[in-house]
Amino acid sequence: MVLLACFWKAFVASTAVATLVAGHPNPSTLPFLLDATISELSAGLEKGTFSSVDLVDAYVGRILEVNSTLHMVTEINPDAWTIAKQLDDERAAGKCRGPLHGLPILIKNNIATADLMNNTAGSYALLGAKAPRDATVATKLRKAGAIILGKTNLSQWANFRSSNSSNGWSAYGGQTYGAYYPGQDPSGSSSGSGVASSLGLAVASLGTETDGSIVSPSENNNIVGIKPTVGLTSRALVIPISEHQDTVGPMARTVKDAAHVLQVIAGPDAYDNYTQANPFNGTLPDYAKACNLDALKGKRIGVPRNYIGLLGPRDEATAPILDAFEDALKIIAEAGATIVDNTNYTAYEQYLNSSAEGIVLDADFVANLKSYLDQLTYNPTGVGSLADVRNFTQTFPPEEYPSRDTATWDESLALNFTNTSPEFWAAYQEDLYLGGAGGLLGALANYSLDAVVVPTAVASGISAIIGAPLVTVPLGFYPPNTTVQTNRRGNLNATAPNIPFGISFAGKHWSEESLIGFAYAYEQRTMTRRKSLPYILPGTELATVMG
Ligand SMILES: *[C@@H]1O[C@H](CO)[C@@H](O)[C@H](O)[C@H]1NC(C)=O
Ligand SMILES: *[C@@H]1O[C@H](CO)[C@@H](O)[C@H](O)[C@H]1NC(C)=O
Ligand SMILES: *[C@@H]1O[C@H](CO)[C@@H](O)[C@H](O)[C@H]1NC(C)=O
Ligand SMILES: *[C@@H]1O[C@H](CO)[C@@H](O)[C@H](O)[C@H]1NC(C)=O
Ligand SMILES: *[C@@H]1O[C@H](CO)[C@@H](O)[C@H](O)[C@H]1NC(C)=O
Ligand SMILES: *[C@@H]1O[C@H](CO)[C@@H](O)[C@H](O)[C@H]1NC(C)=O
Ligand SMILES: *[C@@H]1O[C@H](CO)[C@@H](O)[C@H](O)[C@H]1NC(C)=O
Ligand SMILES: *[C@@H]1O[C@H](CO)[C@@H](O)[C@H](O)[C@H]1NC(C)=O
Ligand SMILES: *[C@@H]1O[C@H](CO)[C@@H](O)[C@H](O)[C@H]1NC(C)=O
Ligand SMILES: *[C@@H]1O[C@H](CO)[C@@H](O)[C@H](O)[C@H]1NC(C)=O
Ligand SMILES: *[C@@H]1O[C@H](CO)[C@@H](O)[C@H](O)[C@H]1NC(C)=O
Ligand SMILES: CC(=O)N[C@H]1CO[C@H](CO)[C@@H](O)[C@@H]1O
Repeated sequence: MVLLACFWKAFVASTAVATLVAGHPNPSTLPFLLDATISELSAGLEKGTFSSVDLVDAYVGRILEVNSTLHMVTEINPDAWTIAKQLDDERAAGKCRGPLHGLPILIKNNIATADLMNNTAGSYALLGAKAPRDATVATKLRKAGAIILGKTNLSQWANFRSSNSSNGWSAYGGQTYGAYYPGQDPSGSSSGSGVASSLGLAVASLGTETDGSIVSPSENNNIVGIKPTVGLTSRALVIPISEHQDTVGPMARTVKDAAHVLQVIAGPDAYDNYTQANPFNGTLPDYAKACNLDALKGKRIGVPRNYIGLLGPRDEATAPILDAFEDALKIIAEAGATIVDNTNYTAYEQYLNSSAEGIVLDADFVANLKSYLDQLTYNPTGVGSLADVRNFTQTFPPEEYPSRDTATWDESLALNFTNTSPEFWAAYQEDLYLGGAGGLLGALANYSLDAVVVPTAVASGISAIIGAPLVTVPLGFYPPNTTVQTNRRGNLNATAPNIPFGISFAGKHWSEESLIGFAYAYEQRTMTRRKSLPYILPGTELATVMG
């Protein structure tokens, strides 16, 4: 019975996928890994067309083809094959745990696993350190039958160290590059997760976001990212920046795949008491079922024009995004939504001036990092505080100090109060106003909106400071005549032909179910991901490893 139920779900879903890609039918019975979906892979496993061991072989083969160029994966799980075999055996015995059973997933190298893999945030200060157990999100993935295939590279410390580093660089993993242009800035900080999901190096990946770290690398790597409400997913044993803003979420090639992964990692956790605020009383929404073509029908979608101004004036770097965004508004309207224009954020000018977010992150990091380090069961460098980590970083040459400075930590350590002080409380309350009544929540209420929509390049900030959710979907690509421009450090191509960008739906806390529906309805009408290809593509497919 269990087996039949799983097969039925996979079969129905894969039929839907076949209609999606009409016009590009895949003549092979084996899914192409660049775009393979959870339902296609799960159907193939269920029919016995290939095994989970084959999938691990194929994905590792793909990783090894591109790792010397892109550096997107820091470690491959040496246990992946054993785990895959166990899950194959379980399936053969008639047990299917659900949509992720036997599917390889990569996780960001700040999510701990109590196995042979390291959890370092890209720093040598944590190499060899041991966590007491898996991070809760990793435990949940394993219970759902996912195979944790490896760890992805990231902007070191989730981009909370330096004022002069580069997206996707870590001392431990080197420089990650995006796959859509040589030397592409992969964005960050979940850089490797973005590149890996985009190139089909796993079925999906996990990232973490404090302010932009899921949605930004999702947009620049042509994938879907869900940044959940703070507290929907547990942060236990995830190397932190800020308990008030950190969240773990899926990065995948389709909205539905991201929804399936979110389903598995969401929910209350005794190790992270923010998850107790979840209003679902034991039964989470069915996020994959929220993927409904009619989801935008009758909805009111706001456009906060003043906030979109964050993108900057119209120029070569912004024009393609602004034009694609206007086209997207038409598609959202055609899908049945009412576009409500100029739903501006009333405290926008004050938001631009505010230093409250910096204070919250600085103070949280000092306390939250110490809590993480205190939990380690083995800690070879002995770092026990941010001061220790800074000293280690400044004296260990592979950390590339001083060229990559520690300015962010210097600021954190210079604070003369903690995240339980009145000064902190004032800053946090300011954030709750700027993003709340004066920002996103005010606009949602004043204009009776179901969500707002913005270019992903500006999406993260206002939602970050209140812990509210976002979903980003591919929107377009820079055109062929784009002039190549580098990042600030000068080591990455930040604007260049073919680099992807996205559009984000933003809503109130716990509104993931609606946002996923809106993103799906938009995605299915555009299928933008399929409109361009990376410049570098691994050639290993299931057929390669199956002989
Ligand atoms: C690619 O991955 C393999 C296997 O982990 C490793 O031996 C090799 O050094 C990696 N290459 C680079 C350049 O990272
Ligand atoms: C973790 O780091 C240790 C110490 O450098 C290394 O020996 C080990 O191979 C790493 N684990 C994996 C899975 O790469
Ligand atoms: C950035 O693009 C330029 C122009 O195509 C190219 O010459 C350069 O090598 C690229 N940078 C990197 C780091 O690959
Ligand atoms: C939440 O948990 C943290 C650490 O686990 C603890 O320090 C804090 O006091 C808890 N807060 C509440 C409201 O229970
Ligand atoms: C929450 O769930 C419990 C158990 O299912 C039920 O008894 C209770 O009425 C629910 N509470 C609310 C507010 O829905
Ligand atoms: C909203 O902001 C835009 C851009 O700053 C501005 O042009 C427009 O007049 C504003 N509309 C309202 C109703 O405030
Ligand atoms: C923003 O800061 C500037 C300079 O400190 C100040 O003149 C201005 O009044 C501020 N604006 C708001 C809206 O707070
Ligand atoms: C700083 O780190 C170095 C090694 O990286 C160590 O020898 C030294 O004792 C540390 N200093 C302090 C004050 O912790
Ligand atoms: C940032 O690092 C680069 C590369 O090492 C260096 O050329 C540049 O001077 C640094 N910038 C600052 C502001 O320190
Ligand atoms: C922290 O420093 C500020 C100014 O730098 C000062 O006004 C404040 O009194 C100090 N607070 C404490 C608790 O030392
Ligand atoms: C690129 O081509 C488009 C369409 O022909 C044109 O509108 C745009 O101005 C061009 N951009 C540059 C930088 O030449
Ligand atoms: C799997 C993989 O690519 N590992 C590499 C990660 O980056 C470091 C540093 O560049 C390499 O030494 C690893 O081989």
